[in-house]
Amino acid sequence: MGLRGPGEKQIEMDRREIGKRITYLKKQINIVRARREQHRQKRQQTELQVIAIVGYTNAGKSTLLNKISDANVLSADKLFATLDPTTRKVIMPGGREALFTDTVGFIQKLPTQIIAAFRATLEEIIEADVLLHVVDVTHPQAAAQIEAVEDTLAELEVDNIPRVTALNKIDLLPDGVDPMAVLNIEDQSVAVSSTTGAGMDELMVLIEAVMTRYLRPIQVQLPYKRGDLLSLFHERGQVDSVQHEAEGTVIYGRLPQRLIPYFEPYACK
Ligand SMILES: Nc1nc2c(ncn2[C@@H]2O[C@H](COP(=O)(O)OP(=O)(O)OP(=O)(O)O)[C@@H](O)[C@H]2O)c(=O)[nH]1
Ligand SMILES: [Mg+2]
Repeated sequence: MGLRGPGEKQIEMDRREIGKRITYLKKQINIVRARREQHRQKRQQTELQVIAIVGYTNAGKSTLLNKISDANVLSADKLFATLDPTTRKVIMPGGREALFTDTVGFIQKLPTQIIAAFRATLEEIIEADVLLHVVDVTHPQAAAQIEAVEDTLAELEVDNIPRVTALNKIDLLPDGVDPMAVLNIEDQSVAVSSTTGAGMDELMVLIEAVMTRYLRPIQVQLPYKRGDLLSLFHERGQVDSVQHEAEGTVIYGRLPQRLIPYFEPYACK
């Protein structure tokens, strides 16, 4: 006693605050887990392609999702504002529908007690068809943040999922600064502002192009009674040719991998 300086008292208070925050986050994560499982079950019924929005915390993931949907996703200038990975249906420029999922923000060093729980919420990412990596280009540590995200994605073993990068917050860049030149990014990228909406159209076109590129070619002959599958092909896939034969409709086109099982029984050999 008596030896402690005011600085030490501050550290103790900070420690208590952090402890409280961890307890709070843990509780929230359990709630989120249950809700997420429900979301996922619902989504599996629709079989839409899923784009998971990933990135460092505070990069603007939730703000971007709000901009491209009419969702009211919580966005705040606060670390880990998002714990509940909200999913929204979005109509792409070509008319196809897709699901965008907001995820928890990554950080460099998660407290070890939380890593396991965060892993669980990251299952969303593993199941995605496309990853949209949102980067805050104006952050002085942007390069290190990109690296932290890359490391986390590598740990999740999702390197095979096609990726698009959104270089966000360009409205804050001084005139004449090229965001593409600031950072060394290997993925296909688009400079955007989630607040002004700049670059959003271009981003959506790129995402749709990537979605289409990863469709699987298939030729099927659908009996006329399977009008449901015919509509599904038009809504979710890319129809390249249609021919009406006596036994049914012959379609040549491309479909998302997850829809293939529905059409396989009618595939032309
Ligand atoms: N100026 C500017 N601010 C932005 C932009 N996008 C997001 N922001 C702000 O950045 C802050 C963080 O945005 P969020 O959307 O909550 O970030 P997040 O990536 O969802 O963060 P976590 O959920 O914590 O991982 C908010 O204050 C946003 O208003 C942008 O394009 N321009
Ligand atoms: Mg968020």
